[in-house]
Amino acid sequence: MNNFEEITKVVQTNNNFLITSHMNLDGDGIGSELAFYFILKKLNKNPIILNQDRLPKIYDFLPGSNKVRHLEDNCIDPKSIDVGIVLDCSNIKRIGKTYEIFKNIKTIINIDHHNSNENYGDLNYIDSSASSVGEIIYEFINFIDSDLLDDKISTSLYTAIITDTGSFRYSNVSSKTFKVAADLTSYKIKPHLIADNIYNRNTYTGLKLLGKALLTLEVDSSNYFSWLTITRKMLNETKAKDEEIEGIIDIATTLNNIEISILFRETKENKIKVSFRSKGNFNVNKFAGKFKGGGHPNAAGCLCSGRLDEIKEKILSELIKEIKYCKE
Ligand SMILES: [Mn+2]
Repeated sequence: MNNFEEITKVVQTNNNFLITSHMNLDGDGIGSELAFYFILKKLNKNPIILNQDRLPKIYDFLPGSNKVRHLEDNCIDPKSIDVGIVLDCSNIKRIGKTYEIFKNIKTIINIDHHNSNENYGDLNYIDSSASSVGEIIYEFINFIDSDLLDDKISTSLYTAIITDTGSFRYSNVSSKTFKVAADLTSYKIKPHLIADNIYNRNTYTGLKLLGKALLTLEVDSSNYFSWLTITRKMLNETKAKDEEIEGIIDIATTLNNIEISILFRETKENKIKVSFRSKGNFNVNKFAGKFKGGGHPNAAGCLCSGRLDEIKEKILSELIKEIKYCKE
C-alpha cells in the first residue's frame, strides 16, 4: 500500500485529473469526489468529475454538484488526463462504462475503505477501518494542509460520512468518525439541513414503489432473514426511477429480530441485482462473493444473470445452507 506522502507527490507533479466513483453513485462516492475536486482546485490543478451515471437528485444540494459530469456528456479525451482518481471502488470494473476511459489513463490512484479492494491502482490507499472514503479524504487533506478545509469541502465530507454510516448507526462508526464529524461541523455547515436534503425528499413515485415493495416482504421459517422483490412491472406501474430503489432495503432491515435482509430487483439491463444487509455477525460481503459480488461485512450486493425466480431460489437455498453451517 502507498502512503499519503506518495499520493501527494503525484498530485503535486501533475495537472489534469479525472475523478470517478462507482455505478449507482452514493453519498460517499459523490461527497468524496467533490471534496477531492475542491482540494485540487485550491492547488491550482484541473480536475474533472466523471461518473457513468447521472447524479442522483438527492445530492443536487451539494456545492459543486452542477460540475459533475456523466458519461453521456461524452467530453473526455483520455490523452488529456494525467491521473485518474478512483474513489470507493473495491474493483475497477465497478466504475462501469467509464472504465473505457480510465483504462487508457497512465496513472491511477485508488482510494477506498472496502476490505476486499483489489489494489488495481498504480497507487493504492486502502483503510478498511475508515467509516467512509470521506473519512480518509479528511485525513488526506489534513496531511497536505489543514487550511485547505473549508465550508464546501466540509459539507461534501459530512455527507459522505453520514450516508455511509446510516447517520452514525452502523458498526463502521468509531470514535474517529465522530471526531472527524465534529471537526467538520466547526465549519459553516448545517448538519440538520444536510440530513433534511438527503432523507426528507422522498418522491411520490418513490413512496408508491416502497409500498409495493413492502407488500412482497417475506420471512424465512426460522425468522432469521427476510427478502423483498422489485420487478420492472412495479417500477413501470409506479413510474418510479431506478435510483428511487435506493434505501428500500434499509427499511426492510429494520424488521425486529431478523439478522439479514435481501432485496432482489430486475435491472434495466435484464439482470437481477441482489442487495444484502446484515445487522449482526453474518458477513454478507463473503456471502455475496459466492456470486461474484462484494461490499462490506454488513452491506453487500451482486449482479446475476438469469430469471428472477431462479436467482431467488438459488440465493435463498445457498443462504439457508450457509446459516445451518454457521449455527453448527
Ligand atoms: Mn463508501
